[in-house]
Amino acid sequence: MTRAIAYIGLGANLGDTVRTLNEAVHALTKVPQITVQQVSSMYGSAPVGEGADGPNYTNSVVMIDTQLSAHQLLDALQRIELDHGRERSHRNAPRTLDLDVLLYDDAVFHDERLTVPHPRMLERAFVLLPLYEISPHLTWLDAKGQKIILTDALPQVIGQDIVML
Ligand code: A4P
Ligand code: MG
Repeated sequence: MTRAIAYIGLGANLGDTVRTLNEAVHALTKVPQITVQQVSSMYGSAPVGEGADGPNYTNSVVMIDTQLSAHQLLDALQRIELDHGRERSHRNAPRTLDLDVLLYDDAVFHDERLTVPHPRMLERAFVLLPLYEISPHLTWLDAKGQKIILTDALPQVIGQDIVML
């Protein structure tokens, strides 16, 4: 049976964010085709991006081993988001829970539902710092098929205001 290593980005900025992220990790452990391998600390930062507003975010990253395809994994993540009352209004809107597929093995693809690697991950300290915490030697391929070395990407986000919770 094929198994893939995937990295999931978790984010929340409404409600009890720490509790929500803990519950989301627990929900991931309950999916039969997912084994949670690593869970980062939680990090706090102000909302970033166009139209981003509301309270500060709590973010973390989880490494999983899964038998699900990337699209099946997205289905599973969206079910967990909905279980936590996620409503989709405008882009970057405040949310009770956001689960993103950051990386799925060395897959590079883009379709109407899914872009992997996550297109904005390289700009974001709240993604790269937790990734570094759980997989310091991580490398992956970007959309152009070029190798990204996490430790080389980190300096670009190091000035961002973020705290480990
Ligand atoms: N989609 C495409 N690729 C992916 C992927 N790799 N993982 C599609 C997950 N979903 C993916 O997502 C919209 C659609 O993206 C989905 O239906 C899926 O088919 P969404 O979660 O409904 O909307 P969104 O999250 O508002 O948009 P998007 O583009 O995912 O935004 P981001 O990039 O996730 O940014 N600031 C801080 N400090 N912390 C945060 O976590 N998050 C955002 C959202 C903005 N600012 C933030 C944070
Ligand atoms: Mg999202």
